[in-house]
Amino acid sequence: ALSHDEIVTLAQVSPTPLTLQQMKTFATNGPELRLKAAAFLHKELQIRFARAIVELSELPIGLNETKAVQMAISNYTDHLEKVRAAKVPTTMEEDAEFTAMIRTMKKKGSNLVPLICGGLQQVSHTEEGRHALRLQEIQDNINNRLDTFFLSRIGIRMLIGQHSTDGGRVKLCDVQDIVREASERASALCQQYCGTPPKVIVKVAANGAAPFMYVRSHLHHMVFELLKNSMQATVELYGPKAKMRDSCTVLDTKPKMNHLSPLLGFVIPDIDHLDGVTIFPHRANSMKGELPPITVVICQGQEDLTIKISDEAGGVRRSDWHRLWYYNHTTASSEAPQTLTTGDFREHFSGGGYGLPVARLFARYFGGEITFLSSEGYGSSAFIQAHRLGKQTELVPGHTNFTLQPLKF
Ligand code: W6P
Repeated sequence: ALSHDEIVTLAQVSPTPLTLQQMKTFATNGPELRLKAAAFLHKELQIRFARAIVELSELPIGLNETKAVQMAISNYTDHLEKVRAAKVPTTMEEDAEFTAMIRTMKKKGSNLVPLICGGLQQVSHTEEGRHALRLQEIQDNINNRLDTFFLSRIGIRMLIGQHSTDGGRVKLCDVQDIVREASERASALCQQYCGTPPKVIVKVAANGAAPFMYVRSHLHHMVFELLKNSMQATVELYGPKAKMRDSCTVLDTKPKMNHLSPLLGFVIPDIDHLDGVTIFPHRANSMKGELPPITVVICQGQEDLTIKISDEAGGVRRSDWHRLWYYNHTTASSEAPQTLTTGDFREHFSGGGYGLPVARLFARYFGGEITFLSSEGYGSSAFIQAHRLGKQTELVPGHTNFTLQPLKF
């Protein structure tokens, strides 16, 4: 078995980021290239597993000591040692064996995000943890470290996924179809856990309909997370039965502004004194008892695909925006899963609170971004921006050009 020092040494080797295009061609162009890809992975995965272990072992305020993080560490250590012990594939049969092995590893690690966020939850419930997390410096430090680790994880899973699906994860995506599917899934969950969902209106610019090379599941995850948040905020503002109140007056349908939002955990200020002024243009909608819709715009320019998702759920005050990106921002009580494979379906709605930050990592992984903006007192907009063309390399922690800051041009 490897000592911790040996793992640290291995983690200091710089990883090799790939471009979307390289990932596409690597595993799809015949046995020769496939064996090259396998040899690359054999080396690269060891480096990336080692980094993941080091990143987890260095988590502060005792998070590294939690059962959850210890389980994650032993998971990666096991995987590192298995890859190390395997020989570099030289035939297609050996490649098949190697591929089956790493595919199993990907499956085993599929519940790691809720597991680790459960560990964070656990720490935040201790006296010291609660105290430490009240300091913004510590909260931000933990958040940056988790961003880094989860980004490493996305890269590892992407590499394994590419190799074990014959390069099938990177493909031309029908963005409109992704938005439709994400919208249906978010609406169904909203119906189940929150109340009647608002309608989703999708506007596709002519250029937005062009096929877009990306990882479908990544794009889907981003749209789905943002739609869920907009839907939840809308239903919370108007009440779960808004659609059914059809004989109500303006007063009855006035948004309930003075309540504690379980999503954000703060009290929205009472703006009753502004009554009489038309603050909400969509009040006309609510008079008919309808929820204000969520609007999605899909467009493409030379550089980016943009998906803008807007709601009229009252907005979020600017000083609270940063909290949306914390892995522990939710106030919803969620039981931490105790194993790598269990997890409550319900967590996928109000979320363990990690949906948004993870969605942003998916965008950043290939050089994109998710930006949240709000018109306080009216509603919010989020922008998903994803690079076109696929020339962008992965963002991999440990590589010299790694930064968590948005790309500067
Ligand atoms: C809100 C809060 C939020 C978070 C993320 C995306 C959209 C929205 N809308 O009110």
